[in-house]
Order: sequence, then C-alpha cells, then structure tokens
Amino acid sequence: MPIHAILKSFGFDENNVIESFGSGLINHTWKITNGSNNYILQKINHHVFKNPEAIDANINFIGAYLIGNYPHYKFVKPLSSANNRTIEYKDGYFRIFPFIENSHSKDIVETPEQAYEAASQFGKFTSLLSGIDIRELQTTIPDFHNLSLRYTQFLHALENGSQQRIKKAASLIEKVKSHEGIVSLYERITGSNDFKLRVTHHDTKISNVLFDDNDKGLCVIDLDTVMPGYFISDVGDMMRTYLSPVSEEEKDFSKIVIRDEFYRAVVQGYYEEMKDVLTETEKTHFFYAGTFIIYMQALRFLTDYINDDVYYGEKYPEQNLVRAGNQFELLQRLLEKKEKLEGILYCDQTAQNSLHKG
Ligand code: GN1
Ligand code: MG
Repeated sequence: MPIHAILKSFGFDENNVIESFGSGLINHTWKITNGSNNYILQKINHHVFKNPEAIDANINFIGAYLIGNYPHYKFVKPLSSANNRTIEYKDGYFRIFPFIENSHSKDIVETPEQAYEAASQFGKFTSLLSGIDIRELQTTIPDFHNLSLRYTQFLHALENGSQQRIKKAASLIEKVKSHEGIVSLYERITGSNDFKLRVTHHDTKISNVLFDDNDKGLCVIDLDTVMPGYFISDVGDMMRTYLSPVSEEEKDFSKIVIRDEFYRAVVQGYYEEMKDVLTETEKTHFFYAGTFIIYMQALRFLTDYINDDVYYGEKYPEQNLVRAGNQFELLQRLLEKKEKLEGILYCDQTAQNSLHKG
C-alpha cells in the first residue's frame, strides 16, 4: 500500500490511523493520526495537475516569502521528507501537512460573518503576496480560469462529444450561447492594463479556509491552484459558493436563491483587505466576478457532461448535467439582482457601514 511507504518516507513509524478526509472532487485526502499528532496526507491528482513539482515549488516559494515577511501569518507548511523534499512519489505524488490544532474548516457557509471572515482571508492572502514578482510563480494548471478557452472547449465538445447527451442538454446549450457577453467582457477586461495578474487562489470555497475556535478566519489552505490570475476568480468563486444556501449538487433548483447579506459580506471582507491593491477599474467589477465564475462553472460541468464525464466523473447518472443546470439557475438568480447588488460597492466610506453595525 503506497500510503504506508509514503508515511515512512516522511519519517512516520507504523502506528498510524488513516481516515479519508474532506469532500474535494480532484485530490484524495486523508487524516493521519500518529500518537497525539494529527496530519493531513494528500495525493495529488496527476491527470489534473500535470506538473506536481510546480505546485510544490509554488507552495515553498510562497511559504518562504510569508514566513520571512509576515511571521505572524499562519502559513501551513508542508512536512519535509527524509530526502528533504516536500513532495514524494509512490504510485502518485503525495505530501503531508500538519493538522492545525484548535482550527476547523466548514463545508457550508451559514452566516454572513463566516462569509466575511473567509473573504477577508482570501483578500489578505493576495494582498500580503502583492509584493512578489508574479513571474516567479508557476502556472499549475495552464488556462485554468481562461474563460475564452473554456468556451472553445465547449464548442469542441459540441462537435466531438456524445450526440445523445448534446440532445439532452439542448436547453442548457442555448443558455450558454445566450450569455456569450460574459465571455466577450472577460476578453476585454483581461486584455486591458487595468486588470492585473496577481497571486490568486482559484478555489475559494469555504472549506479552504481555516477558522479558529471563535469562528475567526485563520488562514487559507489548499494552495494547489495558487498561480497568477485575476481577482475576479477568487471573488467570483466565493459568490458562486457562498451566496446560495444550497450547493452545486442541489437538484431542487427552487432552493437556489441569492442572499444579499452574504454578497455584502463577500465584497466587504475582500475589499477591506484589497482596497489599496485593486485598480479603480477592478473595483467596479465585483458583480461581474460572480457572473464570470458561475458561468464558467456551468460551462465546465456541461462540457464534461457532453464529454462523458471524463474530468469530474459522476456519482449518479447525469450528475454533471444536474450540476450545470444548477449553476445556470444560480447565474439567472444573480443576474436578476444586478442593479440592487451593484449598489453594494465598497468605497472607504460605505465600508464603515459594517456588518457588525447591522
Ligand atoms: C474542483 O476538487 P475541488 O472540489 O477542490 C475544481 C474547481 C471547481 C470545483 C467544483 C482543479 O475543485 O475548479 O470549481 O471542483 N478544481 C479543479 O466543485 O478542477
Ligand atoms: Mg481544490
């Protein structure tokens, strides 16, 4: 069993309790208990992350910068193996992190305060790293959030994918086309100098934030998709995953609603940390961020459905079609509130109107 061999290469003895951990779709994660110490072991999905060494290099680069410049920041440092490496290969690439005691993660955002804490952690992460030369950071998944490419891949799937599935997805395929404006705006803004490449997390779901016992944000985790990117990726994925009380897995679409207070919390938490970093143009694209990511995720699920689930797989028949439908519903619900939510744009003055004042 490779897990035992991996643990050994990181200097563990044989007394380990190994349990599956977390709910990610891509990597496989275990919690390891050895005596009174707890760890997180992760196997990197090599089909998705073609260059695991790039992930490892990024994490070590970011870690060294944060530890050197912001020693109070809680950076979760991967363990070093007997070979002095933070990643080891045995039938796959593995790494181990200490389990941060007195911390917890959440699978569901229950209150605006939690959304605020998470958004400020993701904003803080990018802001603290704004001093690094972005060219030093490697791209762990090329074109990961390149919406133009995702759109092209979708068109490609329409030509080469399952004909039967294309028929079943006809109404969603229409929806993709009816929102093409989201793609052209993406091309315009990312082609302009007013949008900057920064250290971007690219997976800002709530389970990637550690909270302390008082439910205050401690730090962000899961740095595999940290690479150069645009702020709309991080803000957008928070909107995608925090604004509705139900997730992308929900089959009853009537439960998908946009909660205004959570929108406010995401914008405020992120804005407060990033206001000196973002350009004026970027500051006017918070709402767009949500539409951009939700649309891209709908497109990714739909493309994968048409391609017979080669990327995400499926746990029940048509899961990716359901998820795509769910995400289009979410997009619709968000767009309906455009005018109202765009009014929630934080400048320093409005930021004083804080959550805690009610
Ligand atoms: C994947 O593996 P997980 O759940 O952290 C995906 C994200 C999607 C998400 C949708 C590398 O993330 O981009 O938003 O599923 N990660 C990768 O649930 O493709
Ligand atoms: Mg992830």
